[in-house]
Order: sequence, then C-alpha cells, then structure tokens
Amino acid sequence: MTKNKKLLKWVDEIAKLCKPDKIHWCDGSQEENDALIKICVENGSFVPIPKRENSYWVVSDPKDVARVEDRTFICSRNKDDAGPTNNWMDPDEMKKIMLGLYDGCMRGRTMYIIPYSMGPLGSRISYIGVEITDSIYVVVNMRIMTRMGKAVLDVLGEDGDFVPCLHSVGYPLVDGKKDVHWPCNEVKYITHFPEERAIWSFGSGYGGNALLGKKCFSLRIASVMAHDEGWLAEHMLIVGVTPPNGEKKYIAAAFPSACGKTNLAMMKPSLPGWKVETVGDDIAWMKFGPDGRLYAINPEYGFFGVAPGTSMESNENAMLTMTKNSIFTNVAFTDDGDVWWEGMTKQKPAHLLDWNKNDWTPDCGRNAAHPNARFTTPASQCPVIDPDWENPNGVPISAFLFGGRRSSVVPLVYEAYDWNHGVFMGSAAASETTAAAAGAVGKLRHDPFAMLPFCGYNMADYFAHWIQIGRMTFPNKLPKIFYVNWFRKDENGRFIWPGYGDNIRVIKWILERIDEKGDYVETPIGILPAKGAIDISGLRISNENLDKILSINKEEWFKEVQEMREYYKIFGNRLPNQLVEELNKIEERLKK
Ligand code: SAT
Ligand code: MN
Repeated sequence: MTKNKKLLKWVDEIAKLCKPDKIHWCDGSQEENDALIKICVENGSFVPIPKRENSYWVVSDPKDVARVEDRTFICSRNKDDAGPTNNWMDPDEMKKIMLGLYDGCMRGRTMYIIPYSMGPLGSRISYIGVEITDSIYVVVNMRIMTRMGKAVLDVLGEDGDFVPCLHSVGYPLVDGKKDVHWPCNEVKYITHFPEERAIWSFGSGYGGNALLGKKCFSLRIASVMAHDEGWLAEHMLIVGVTPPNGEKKYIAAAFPSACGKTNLAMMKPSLPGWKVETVGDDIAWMKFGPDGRLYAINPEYGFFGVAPGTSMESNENAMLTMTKNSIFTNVAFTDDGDVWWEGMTKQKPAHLLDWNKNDWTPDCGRNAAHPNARFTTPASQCPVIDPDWENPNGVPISAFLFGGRRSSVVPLVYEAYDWNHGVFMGSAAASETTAAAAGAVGKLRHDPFAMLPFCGYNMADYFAHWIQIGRMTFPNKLPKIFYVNWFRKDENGRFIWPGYGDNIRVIKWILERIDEKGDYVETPIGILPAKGAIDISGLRISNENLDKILSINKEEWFKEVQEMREYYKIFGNRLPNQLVEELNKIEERLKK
C-alpha cells in the first residue's frame, strides 16, 4: 500500500500494541465501503433506510452521545502551554495510562488504517492525517467527512509527513465476549500531544471523539500548527454571498457547536435576488495569499450536522443534501422506512422507533431523537455548494463574524472599530450551552472565538496570535470583524429576530460596511446599524422590538465589562495587553 517510512513504522508499533486479529489498509473505494457496510448491516448495527438511497440508521450506546470535554486533554510538556481553559496532564504520564488501555484493546477485531487529507489533495493549505481505528462506523464516516484512501498515500509518498491519530473504542472481543451494536468503554480519553502533533483517543465511538480529522486534528492540533506557522485554523463556517449587483464576497463565521453554523452556511435568503453558497459549515483553515489577503479552505469533505431542528423550513438545502449516501446517528426511525427527528415536520408521526430502538408515540413524554443526533452527508451533494469549494487556493475572506446564543444584552449585530477591537470581540464571545457537549444545557459560558473546547494551546497565546495576524498584512487587506446574535428573546421567552433566511438582512448591512457604505452609529461597544439601515422589507417585526435588538443598555454593558475583566484574570500575565486596552476603551466610552 505505501512505502512511507514513518507510516509503516507507526502502523507496526500500533499493531504490536493493540494486537488486532487483522489489519486493513483503507483504499477509499466504493467496493470497500460497500463491503464494510455489509458487515454492519449483517450484524445489525447499521439499518438501511428504504426511503434514502445508500443511507443507514445507527444508534449509539446511550452513554456515548456527544463530545466529552471533561475527558479531553492537551498534553503539552508544560502545563502553562495548555493554558487555563484546557485539561492537562504530563505527556509521559498520560502515555503510561493510555498505553495500558491500548494494550490488546483491538483483540478479536480488525484494525483499519485510514489515510486522509484535510483539504483538497495537494493544496498548500491542506494537511494529511492517518487514523488507525477499530470501528467500521468511524471508517465509513471518515470517508464522508474527509478525502480518504489510496490517493492520499500517493501524495504522502515515501517521506511525506502526516498527523498520526490513534483511535480505539476500547472493547476487545476476548474471553468469548460478544460484540455489541455500539462498542465503547466506560473509560474515555481524548488526548492531544501538541508538540508531537499526535492524537490518541480511547473509549468513545461518537462524533468529534472518534472522527479524529474533525475537532482533534482540524482544530486542536491544527491551531497549534497555525500558531507556529502564521496561519489560522478556526471553528468557522465559510459562505459566499452574492447580492443582486453580482459582487460576491466570502464570509467566515465562528459560533459554538449547535448554534446554527450549518443553517447559516446553507441559508436560503429571504431577500429577492440574493444568493448564498456553501464552502464549509464548521471549520476554516486560512493562509495569506500573494495579494496579502486571507484565503480559506474547508478542510472537510462532508457535513456532520445536528439533525433535530433541521427541516425544509429551517434548512432546505441540508435536507436536500442528505437524501442519499448519508449516515444518521441517534435519530428516530419511521414505520414507513425513513428517519425522523424533533422539528423535522410540524406533525409528529403517530409511531416511531426512538433513538434507543424503543417504541415511541407523541404522548410518551420522551424525545424521539437525541438532541445531539447527527447526519453525516457528503458536501458535494449540497444543492448550493460553492463552485470554488474545492479550489486549492481557497476563497478570499472579506469578513469574520463572531457570535453565540445570548437571550439578552448583546445586540443583533455590531462592527469592530479596528482589528484589535475585533480580536477583543472574539475573545469576549459567550454562549448559552447546547447538547453538542455532554453537560448542562442553557448555561452561559465564555466561549472565546467559539474555540473554548477546540484550542490546542494556551488561549491567551491564541489571542496574541490573532493580534499578530493583524500585523502580518496591510490593514485594508484584513477581513472586517463583526459580532452577531440571532438569539435575543423577549420577556415571554420568544425569539425576537426570525433568524434563518432573514439573517441575510444582517449580512446585507455587513456587506455594505465592507464597502464602507451602510448607515451606522458609533456606540461604546462598536459600530451599530443606524435606524433604518437594516432592510426589513416584507418582515413583520415591531419597531419596539427592532429598537431593542439594535441598541445597547449601558448598565448591562458596564456589568458585561466588569464580568469580562474578571474572566480575563484566569489568563494571568499571558493575556495580551492590547485586549485589556480594548476593554478600558469600551469602559471609557460607556462613561461618556
Ligand atoms: O461531535 S462534533 O465535535 O464533531 C460536533 C460538534 O460538537 O460541533
Ligand atoms: Mn463545530
């Protein structure tokens, strides 16, 4: 399969450690995929979905349903290099524990070797990883989510470098133990060795815990590479927006998991004559081009989106993407052979098999799908995929958006006065928690740049890296920075802003601002749209409500500033001074 020395040596080492029955090098072919799926259908872990061609229903162990942030570690040599927002353990100590867990962990199973490229093969922005896993579910998901197989080994050649990613579900078939439909282990470790650029994951088969090209490589390890090499690896969607005048611009936006990145990435604009096209829905890798602008690629090849809430109304393009060649995890199954989840249709089906394969009826008091149920689907099937989504040179980015779920305080949209103010805004991002991570839902937590669970090094150094990026080119070549919040609620707990396709109205103002047009007012926290600057033609929203989400309350913002000062304390003296200066400036402006 390969003559790559590093790869052959590593595979040999891991085989000796994990002791699988067999080793399978994935070539990525259709035949291979069919054969693997056949095994899973025969053992009952995959159920074909009659209504969707080549698509399968999978349910996980009820205890393995989301990323486990408290079991996720950054094992840098120095604790300070992981920083106050990451779990840390000494790499030698961690390896000792995990080598013990990995010893013989693949007994009775096949070890799969998955060579994959994050980004178009051979692009100067792309990198190669190799995942070793004992999970067929991981192999077939990685085939959708990455460019995977023989072509990657060809690019790797004899001496090419890659990020080694070791994964085991931690369920060896020994002493007559039978396999289960979703093998996993009570003990879970999702571990990163940033200096070595290596990933070790044990015990979980779900999403970002197991599909190691996604959060582990493309964000945690890549953020370290980006810091060292002068580029950006970000938790951002990428879209191309074309106004009626045809002047297309690309925007990248960072929101925490399950805050609508996939919906914004595939939006059907409610304003006539506008077009939105998708480059990516979760991750952006950006390097400077020869013209001094930042160019972005989507390192992924598919979408791993949250199913509940996705419907023909909320995200028609996502629904049309997943009509075939898709995997559905932890959704419900209908009597007529399709999948279903909360919010997919207004009328609930009269009977379903729920995500635990139990009978479900609308009055049973349980969710039919898990709130973090997911679809895995090829990006190429998206009806609005951008013509340049696989351009190896990437697409030029004109604006960055930061945001999160804030039911109060934060206005619909505001613009940074300059780059460092924008970096401050990214650092100040906070959001009410969702089901994408194990733990409480709806609690406000700081989530700087939507990178809290995904930054592979000290977050204060990450802030400094962003400030540094601003010095690497001419100011007028840098993307403009905005903060958005679609999630303001009224006193009755109802969303004020309609969101979804109507978010184009906010993007319209953002595009105008990129061209130094668009009416605005300067406020202490940043530049807000002037009265009438947001196009609300055809929208039903009261003036009172519109005023509420397009203004700031000084008292609330004084508190916000105090809270931010308190939060910054966790970073100690590694916090870049520029950010404290921005905070001071806001406070001064609020006092005026
Ligand atoms: O499970 S994933 O990490 O891939 C999804 C998410 O949390 O965004
Ligand atoms: Mn994400």
